Amino acid sequence: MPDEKRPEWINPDEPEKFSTVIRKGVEVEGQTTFVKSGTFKKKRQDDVTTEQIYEGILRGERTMLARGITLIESNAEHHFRKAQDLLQKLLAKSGRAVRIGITGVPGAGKSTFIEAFGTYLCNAGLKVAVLAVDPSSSLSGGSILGDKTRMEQLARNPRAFIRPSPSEGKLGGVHRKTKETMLLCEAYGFDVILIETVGVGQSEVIVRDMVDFFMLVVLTGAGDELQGMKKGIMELADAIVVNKADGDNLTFAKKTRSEYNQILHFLQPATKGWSTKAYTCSSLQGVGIGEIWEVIQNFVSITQQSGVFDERRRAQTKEWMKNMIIDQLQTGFFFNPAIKELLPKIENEVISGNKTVTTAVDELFQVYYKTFR
Ligand SMILES: Nc1nc2c(ncn2[C@@H]2O[C@H](COP(=O)(O)OP(=O)(O)O)[C@@H](O)[C@H]2O)c(=O)[nH]1
Ligand SMILES: [Mg+2]
Repeated sequence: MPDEKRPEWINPDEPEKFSTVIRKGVEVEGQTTFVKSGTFKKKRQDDVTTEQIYEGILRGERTMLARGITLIESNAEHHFRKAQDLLQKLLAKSGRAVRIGITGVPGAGKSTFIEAFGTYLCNAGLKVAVLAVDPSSSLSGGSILGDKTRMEQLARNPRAFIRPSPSEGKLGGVHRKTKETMLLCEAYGFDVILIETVGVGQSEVIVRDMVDFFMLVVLTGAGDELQGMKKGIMELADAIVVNKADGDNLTFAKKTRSEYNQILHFLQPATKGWSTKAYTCSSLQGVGIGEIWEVIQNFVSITQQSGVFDERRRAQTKEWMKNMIIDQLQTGFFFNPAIKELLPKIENEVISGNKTVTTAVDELFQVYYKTFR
């Protein structure tokens, strides 16, 4: 029969061992199918409405929180709209958590601190969300994976929630995604949000702009580090925590703390009406963790009374909006088809010395504005 054939995975040397043949299917006119189309369709993100996610988050359902965050992190245009719709609904419910940023060089012990501190807060009856801003994650595929093993205990705690750093996408990027995820977590009912970031490049400035309290985790014996450390980072911090104050390191840690305190004395404080101080702790042994929570609570009460707390949040919202406008302008400009076509030509003219930069930019904008008319 010409419409019959052996499948290609049959061993040609021993074809008799297989009785299978492939036969062409036939269509019978008027025959109806037994399975209604769509029955086996995979349930996707899109099958859940924003309303369902909204209600789920307010009811405290973890799966719905995760779905909401997935929406926010998605780079698809239609998810972007849905995510904004969700945020709009939840906005009034957000804002009640204490937002804490934690920075420091790799290996300082940020993740270990969060494990100890987060567990301490959970034991005190609070609910804790841990987010991360990791500038290297879009390249390395997420170094927080290694961190999650450092936060094993916290990751298993039903009062805690750990979300790795989102990878960078076209629409807005890590900054927006982390900020919006934070708002979602607040609406869900977390009391404390901890944001870990590696102290490299711009990420600590970005995180400072998202949080109420900003903490720098440092190592002992940092005499040299102190010299080399950018004064700028210290001026962003509301507390400097000398970690690993245990074992042989303890005396050294205390010495380091007073060295930092001396320097802090001459620096501009990060928050009006608050003096930044250095503390010691051992994240591994859980020593000094409670004291840091007391410091933060004290900070919140002082700044709330003076109005600095709300003032900062308002300023952060304004700054966030400004950044998003800049973001959109940039994307809108560079992805504009007319600009994309024209830019390389004009660049060449500038490079070859046939056009001044100012004239070139002016020409580009003329073309850009014309595309709106
Ligand atoms: N002795 C001691 N080691 C610590 C302490 N905190 C963290 N470590 C160790 O320092 C290393 C780096 O910690 P990790 O939390 O991953 O640092 P991160 O890169 O800042 O997040 C790990 O091997 C930890 O076990 C501490 O309080 N005492
Ligand atoms: Mg870490």
